[in-house]
Amino acid sequence: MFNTRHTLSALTLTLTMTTAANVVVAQNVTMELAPARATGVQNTDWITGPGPNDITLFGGGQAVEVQLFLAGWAPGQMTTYQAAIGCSTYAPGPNGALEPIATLCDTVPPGAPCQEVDTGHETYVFAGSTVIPVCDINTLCDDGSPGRIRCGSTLLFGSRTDDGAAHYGATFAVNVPSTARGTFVVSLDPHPDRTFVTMVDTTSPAPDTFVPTQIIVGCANDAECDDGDGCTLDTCSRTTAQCENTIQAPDLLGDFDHDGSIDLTDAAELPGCLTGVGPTDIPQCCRVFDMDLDRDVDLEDIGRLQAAFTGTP
Ligand SMILES: [Ca+2]
Ligand SMILES: [Ca+2]
Ligand SMILES: [Ca+2]
Ligand SMILES: [Ca+2]
Repeated sequence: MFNTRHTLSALTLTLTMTTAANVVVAQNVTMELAPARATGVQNTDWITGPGPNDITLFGGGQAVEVQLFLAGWAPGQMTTYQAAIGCSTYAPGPNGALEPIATLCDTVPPGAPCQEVDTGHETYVFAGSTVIPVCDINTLCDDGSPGRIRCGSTLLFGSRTDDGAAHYGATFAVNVPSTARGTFVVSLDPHPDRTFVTMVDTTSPAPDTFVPTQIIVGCANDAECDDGDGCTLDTCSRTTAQCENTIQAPDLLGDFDHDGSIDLTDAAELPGCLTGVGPTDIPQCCRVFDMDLDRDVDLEDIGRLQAAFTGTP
């Protein structure tokens, strides 16, 4: 039985001892990352993303757990696998950077973001085998930059014949800071020393395939979507987490800000909408001021607006 706190280097040494002459690296394996859930203290608001491996967050301030799946290693028996999240995952973008989370699930309260190998997962690849869950938080990326930690190394030993299905291998976690916005790609590090599968007697010729996860961090609330244009209704879509700034159809003539009353706030917008005597084209958001519906905004409309004042509640 192995200690769960072994470092990556110790595990790699262990692997070397077990790789007999007839064990070779598999070359026809798909290693896929798929989002499982978002969790955190500040925010846990998320939906399934537009693609099968995407997750969409309503703002940051939460973590995303990503599951590793392995498939396609036939012919032969898989005996070990290791996977590490690549440093590119943590590279800063224009709107923030993801951060590694390397705490093991048995060290945090239930529900907190963490890394683990859930041997109880229904499709776990090595049922009944020896398992070593490892968070290799001490191995820096190649450039050694402070804070750019490769997180999520895990090396497992077992024996499994390919049954054609995708099998769960591990759960990684990455933190999405509250300031993060945009699309982030969580990728495995394809370096053969860090992410690999080994087999007994395999002859598979095709290259490995790595499928990343995309974390799309959109707007958190309507206020964030304010475009400063009073003509548009600004909302954070609850189906896409993208801002929608739509011109509203007038439901009450003169009520420019759609608050149900006609008052000085609305009147203040009228000068910018004056067209002179028409008929003429009226910008769509100004049509609410065409009080007499003759396709202009002119003195007649000003008079009717004043008459329609209902006052501020
Ligand atoms: Ca607006
Ligand atoms: Ca109004
Ligand atoms: Ca007119
Ligand atoms: Ca008019």
